[in-house]
Amino acid sequence: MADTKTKKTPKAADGLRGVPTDTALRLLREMLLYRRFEEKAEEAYAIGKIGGFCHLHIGQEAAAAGTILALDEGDYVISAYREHTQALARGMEPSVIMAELFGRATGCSGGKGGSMHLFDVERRFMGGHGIVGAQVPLASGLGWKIRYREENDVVLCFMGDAAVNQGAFHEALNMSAVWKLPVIYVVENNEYGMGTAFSRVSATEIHERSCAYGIPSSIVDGQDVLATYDAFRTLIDEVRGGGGPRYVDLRTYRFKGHSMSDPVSGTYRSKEEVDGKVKEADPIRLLRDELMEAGLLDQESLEAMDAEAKKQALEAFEFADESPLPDEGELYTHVYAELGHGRIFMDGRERPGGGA
Ligand SMILES: Cc1ncc(C[n+]2csc(CCOP(=O)(O)OP(=O)(O)O)c2C)c(N)n1
Repeated sequence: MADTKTKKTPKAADGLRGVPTDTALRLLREMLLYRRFEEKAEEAYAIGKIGGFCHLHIGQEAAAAGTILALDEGDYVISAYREHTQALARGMEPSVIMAELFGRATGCSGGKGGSMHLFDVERRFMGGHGIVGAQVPLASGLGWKIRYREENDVVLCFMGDAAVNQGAFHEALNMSAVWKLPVIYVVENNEYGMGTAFSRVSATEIHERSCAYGIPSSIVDGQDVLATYDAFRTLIDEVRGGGGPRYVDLRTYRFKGHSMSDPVSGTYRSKEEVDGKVKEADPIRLLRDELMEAGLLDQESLEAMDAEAKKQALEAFEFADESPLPDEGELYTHVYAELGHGRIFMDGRERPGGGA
């Protein structure tokens, strides 16, 4: 840590590296909530309250906070299965997310989606997708709808690094470039798939993957939430202004195993490597230290923020635990699209006669 005594203490109004102080503090508050929420989910999984798959985003919080806070309300977010914190960042209630993880009727997907399938259409959070790369063409589809209806929104599409070796990724980026779609494709580059280093299975680097389609690419330090926020504000403005798609290699690191049943380290990465990253590249600690060194945060306020995050996580746990399971009759609902609901044209007009 730098010597705080020799540093000029900026006034609160100056902010940090161009980010206003209240925004920087909000980013810290957000990331603390994500961390405490996921620690609570981890605890719930260990005692059997959550079953099935559950992928934690711990270590990658800045990649959710710094990107999504730069969006407008009408913009879309779509993601893979490591999406709890992105849903929180989009403003979804911790309790409905936790209830979904618990498989309860009060969850955002009625308890039938679980950890990998969080949705909130009103907040334009379009999931939660379990098939690696599946959300990438869907993001292009959302972008196409925005162009077709002449709207002004932007789509933020998150994926893991393994997704860039999927065929769907390449088809979707090609079409997006041809049609100049308002989509930002964000690769959360945590260096590993489930248990394989990206470098072992990839002929070229992540940041090079969009150049074949002429989509501008940038590398952003995803552990530095202020740098991430700053970069995405610019990218979102460019895309909203009609600049066409963008692609980001967002450098990050996952501190936990791939999912709850996987070891944190072992055959594919060493314990030393993980310990080193936890010590040097924790996005929450990095921002906390920077705010404190600048005299913009004191220990008491930090503790109050953290206590509030823990309280929200505990309340989410209690809400989920007290919620009922879905009714048996729900087994057959939402399995297939319901027929006869009235089809609409892509521009939103009702198709005459309705029907399927
Ligand atoms: C098409 C497909 N193949 C394989 C799997 C199994 N699988 C689930 S997660 C995963 C690794 C994905 O890693 P990455 O995209 O880097 O995301 P991260 O887990 O690091 O967030 C694999 C291979 C899958 N879900 N879908």
